[in-house]
Amino acid sequence: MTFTRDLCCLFVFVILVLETVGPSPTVAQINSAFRFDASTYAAQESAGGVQVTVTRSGDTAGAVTVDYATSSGTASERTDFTPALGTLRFAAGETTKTFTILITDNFTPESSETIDLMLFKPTGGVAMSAPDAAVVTISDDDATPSSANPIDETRFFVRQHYNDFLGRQPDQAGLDFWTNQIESCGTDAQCREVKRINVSAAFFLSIEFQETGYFVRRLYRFYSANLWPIWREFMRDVQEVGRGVVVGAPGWQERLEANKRAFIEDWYVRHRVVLESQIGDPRYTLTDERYVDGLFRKIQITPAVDERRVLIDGLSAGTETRASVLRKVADNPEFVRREFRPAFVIMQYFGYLRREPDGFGLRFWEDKLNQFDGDFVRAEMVKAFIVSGEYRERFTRSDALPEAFFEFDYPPRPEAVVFKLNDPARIAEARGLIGHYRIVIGTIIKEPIYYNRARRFHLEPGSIRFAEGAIEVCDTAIGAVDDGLEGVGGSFLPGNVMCPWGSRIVREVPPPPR
Ligand SMILES: [Ca+2]
Ligand SMILES: [Ca+2]
Repeated sequence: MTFTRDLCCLFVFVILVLETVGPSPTVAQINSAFRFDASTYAAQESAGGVQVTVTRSGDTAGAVTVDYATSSGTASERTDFTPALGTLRFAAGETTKTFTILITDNFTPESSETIDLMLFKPTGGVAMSAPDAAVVTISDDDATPSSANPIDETRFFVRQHYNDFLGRQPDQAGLDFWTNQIESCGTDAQCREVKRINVSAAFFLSIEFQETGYFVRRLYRFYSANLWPIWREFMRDVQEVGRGVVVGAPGWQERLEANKRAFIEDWYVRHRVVLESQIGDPRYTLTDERYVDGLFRKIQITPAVDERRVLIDGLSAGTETRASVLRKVADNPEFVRREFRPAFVIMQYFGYLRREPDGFGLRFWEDKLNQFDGDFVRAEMVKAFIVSGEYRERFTRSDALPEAFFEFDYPPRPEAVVFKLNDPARIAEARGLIGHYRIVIGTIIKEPIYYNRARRFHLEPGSIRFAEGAIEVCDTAIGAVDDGLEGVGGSFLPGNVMCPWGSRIVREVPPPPR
């Protein structure tokens, strides 16, 4: 309700401004719209990637942005492609922008598989027009089954590390350099094994990862101390910070600095509600002083007197923003040192397995790393992950994911969510539960999706399960999630998990049109 009222008054305000000072840039953009340049895209698996174009039509006078996201159709974002997630920034006069989706070229014969695309969250008063949802179809190029795993090929192995840790395609020089590190062993198997471990770890240890992924990881310590970012949010942030950055290429430092400056302001806006819920006390105004102290308290660091004073003074003088202060606190040297090992462990799960860590594994590897004073070779940590069945299976899986769509509601409220399942056993379970009251538990992705257009969010298909009981902290009405989406992940629905008590699986719905 508040939202509608605000919209109304903003509108009145805009008209008043129009009458007095003429058209503002925001108003001029109303005749402008974003869309994909096609509703379907085709890609060969062997191409390694597909480029997608987004256009802005109509009035192009202002600088505006729109968010984009891929999601698993029948292709899996763990095994078949690297999710492409982020914000496209159109400068004044710009009408097209592109992004690339990286495709994994395995050796396995497969049927054609699909990737879903969405555009959302336009800024600057720009509208959305069709198609704002699109689909990429990947055609396979493997005729006969192969017993080989492509991850055993050095070039594939190195390329995959660029995708998994840096969220980008390799540059030729880097690809050649790391490939040669392993290939210089020739046929010496022992040498190759050692080099593969060292090359793999080098991606976490690289300046590029330390400045992008490790920086992102530290930001989420303010967000919620006991939780990591969810893998997908992490991938988005890494791609945003690292956009166009290739360490060693001319001008990379300037590019990285510009990215970081824009990124931290954007991150702050996106996460402000959760961040403030974590560092402030709702009974008091979050003054500059309380903000700075709250940040340090959250990460249990005692700042030097000067360090604290300079930040507070910078805020009152307007030479710092709350976002730039957040960045400086995240770069506190003691904090950077302390978080290094936990981040190394989390990246084993994010980078190699593309999933959230489990608490047990996290503690196990942190203990082991500490036991060997941070030496990942003697702790056999990287090795354990790169030889694991779970990692290796990412590059040999061949089955297209099934897709089935269901609706649940929350009687007596007229609220409903359409969700997708892509696991055969879970689909069968859901079909057997139609008409029954069951708690639908799932991880909230803060993005709209074509099959659930009534909502600003959707549930991650692989995370969904059904239960007769659930813990209280994830209980919520459906509408409350939409209304309070900015606060999801903090004290409201920590870890982004929702489980509305009293939800009912209403029906299976036909595949919704895009
Ligand atoms: Ca292939
Ligand atoms: Ca294939």
